[in-house]
Amino acid sequence: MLKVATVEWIQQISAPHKSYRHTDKKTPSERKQARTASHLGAFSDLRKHGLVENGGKTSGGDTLRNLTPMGLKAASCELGRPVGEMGGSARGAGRSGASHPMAPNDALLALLRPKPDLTQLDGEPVEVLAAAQAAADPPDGLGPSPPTRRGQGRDACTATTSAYDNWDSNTSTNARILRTTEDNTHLNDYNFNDVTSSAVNNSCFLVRIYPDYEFKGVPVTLLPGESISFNRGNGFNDVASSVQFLPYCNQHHQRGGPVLWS
Ligand SMILES: [Ca+2]
Ligand SMILES: [Ca+2]
Repeated sequence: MLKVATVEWIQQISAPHKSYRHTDKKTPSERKQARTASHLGAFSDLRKHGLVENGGKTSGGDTLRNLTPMGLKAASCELGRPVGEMGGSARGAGRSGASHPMAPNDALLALLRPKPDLTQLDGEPVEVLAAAQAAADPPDGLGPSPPTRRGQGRDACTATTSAYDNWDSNTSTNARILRTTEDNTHLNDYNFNDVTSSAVNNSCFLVRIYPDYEFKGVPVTLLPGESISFNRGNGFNDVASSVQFLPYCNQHHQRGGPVLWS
């Protein structure tokens, strides 16, 4: 439960799909206004009923809303917890820019990672895709590192195997990269299904990239140090759906630990 929040906060958590709407609006503030309008209205209603009050501003200038004692009581009913366990109402948090309560809020957002399903966006304009990608990536420094990043060239793949959205390791255009050293049966887990256009194997394993989920279909195999670009015509562009690592080197090499995203 958030005792203090901004309108945008509530929107990000409760309606993440709106984070990439309204990309036709000219300025960031116009976009924010459009996507948070309904939540602003909801806050007004709650304020009218005495459940929420305005409580100062964040350091970024957004108005903070916090639960009143009556709001806390209502939340305790909702959560089935005694009011005595609900703690204070975090009144006055806004006086210091609310940096303390907002830090747990950031952590919460990172853990929840509400994000749009990028596989549903085929055919959308570039600016919509970019906004959706930004909404799908968790905030810097919190939660798990993003499974994908943007980057170019073979050097972007360090001791891992990388799948690139564009040909020739994204050399011509900076684009998304998936870096991993773990088997993955469904690349859509990382919003990377049917997008791989080139791959680099800088791991110590033999890597098989399959056109279908769960290591099905006829794979492309990369030995350690090999790379491939699926330029138009070879039939493997934008089809990879799973990836498998097989032992290759004699040297001892640990696998199955944390995935080496960056
Ligand atoms: Ca691609
Ligand atoms: Ca596929």
